[in-house]
Amino acid sequence: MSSTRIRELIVTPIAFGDPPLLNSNGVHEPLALRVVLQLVLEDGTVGLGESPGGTARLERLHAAAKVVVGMDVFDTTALAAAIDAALLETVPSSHERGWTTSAIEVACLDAQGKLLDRPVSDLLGGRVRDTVPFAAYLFYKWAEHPALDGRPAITDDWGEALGPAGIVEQARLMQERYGFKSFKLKGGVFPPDEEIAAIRALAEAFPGQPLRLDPNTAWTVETSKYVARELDGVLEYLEDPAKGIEGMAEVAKDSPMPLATNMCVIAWEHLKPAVERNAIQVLLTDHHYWGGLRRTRELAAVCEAFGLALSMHSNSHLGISLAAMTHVGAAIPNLDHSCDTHYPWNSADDVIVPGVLELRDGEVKVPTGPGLGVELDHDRLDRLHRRYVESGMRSRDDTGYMRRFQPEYERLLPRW
Ligand code: GKR
Ligand code: MG
Repeated sequence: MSSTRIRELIVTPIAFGDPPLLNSNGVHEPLALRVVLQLVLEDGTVGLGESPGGTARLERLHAAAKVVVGMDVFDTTALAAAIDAALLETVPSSHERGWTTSAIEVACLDAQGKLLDRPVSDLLGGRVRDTVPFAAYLFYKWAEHPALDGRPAITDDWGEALGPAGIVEQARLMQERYGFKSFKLKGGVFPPDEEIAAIRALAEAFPGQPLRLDPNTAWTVETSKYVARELDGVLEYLEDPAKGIEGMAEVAKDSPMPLATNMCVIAWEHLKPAVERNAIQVLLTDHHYWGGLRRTRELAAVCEAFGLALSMHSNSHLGISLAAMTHVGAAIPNLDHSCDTHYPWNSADDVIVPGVLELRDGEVKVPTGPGLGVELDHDRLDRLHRRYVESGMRSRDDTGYMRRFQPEYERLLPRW
């Protein structure tokens, strides 16, 4: 049994390329931050994990790395409790502590799968589907990152999307390249009527294909109700139109469509008030902060009990995360909607060896190799780590970056 003990947790911050995607906070910077975990067991087995980056989360992972050494990789409940206890004093938010325990749990499950020669989906109870459906994640975007401080402009092959025609064109490209059958538009960027027009244009271009809109709480309760009425029969759900459980509950009172969230229900203690207020009808789960893959499966059972539908949230991410999202998506019976993924925006800079994860027909085939089924490309990892070091970037700042080009820009939530 001693060979299943953890010898070391290697924590590597990385930076990878990201296009100028717009949201209610501003615009994505040219680099996005992530952290790759390598959990090394005494017998040399390595489990992989991926977490969002930024100084605070990186420091917590380093703190957790000290706690896990010597513990058994199969003891994930005790591991999570030990990490949680170590962070409790400095990190009061259970949601924030969740990001750390989750990334390490994934690395443990990858290592367990490698030891047992079974895919992670088997460790979650077995897969109920062989492929997991994902939605095209559409963003308003600039044609390029403009030249800045002596750095030349950075272009991409997606083009500009600043109105209905650009969004429909982006959706066509997404469908052509990856075969997506459902679409989510990141809103909260332009006045609501313009975003309503973009959704109507998508409905016309892709009849019968599910559509969602997510303004990340850029609207008041009244505006949210207005948009919900306007898009009745067009959207499958409206995501985080207004702020907080209270705001969402007000909108839900007369919304003709389900409301979804990845913002007001992000920790276990939020579920009870959200259910009591009927604030949401769809929960976008995310294993990166709900405590890992097993806890996400448990969350799915809670949602089933309370009649909440399930979808999945994403942030800018790479392949280790996509593999984990796919395994858990395969093991959740009540996954009611296609999952979100930023992968098409970021996959060119992936840290895993290509070939296993492919978005085809809008789905990812569940890897069947041991563990997560993906292999780390060490040269890539080194390169992306160097980029992190050299960039000096240590946290995400969509608002600050936007202000470099529009100094008068203000982050206003709600804005409309
Ligand atoms: O990448 O700009 C973005 C998104 O807005 C992301 O940060 C959100 O976390 O995708 C997310 C969402 O659904 O709210
Ligand atoms: Mg969202």
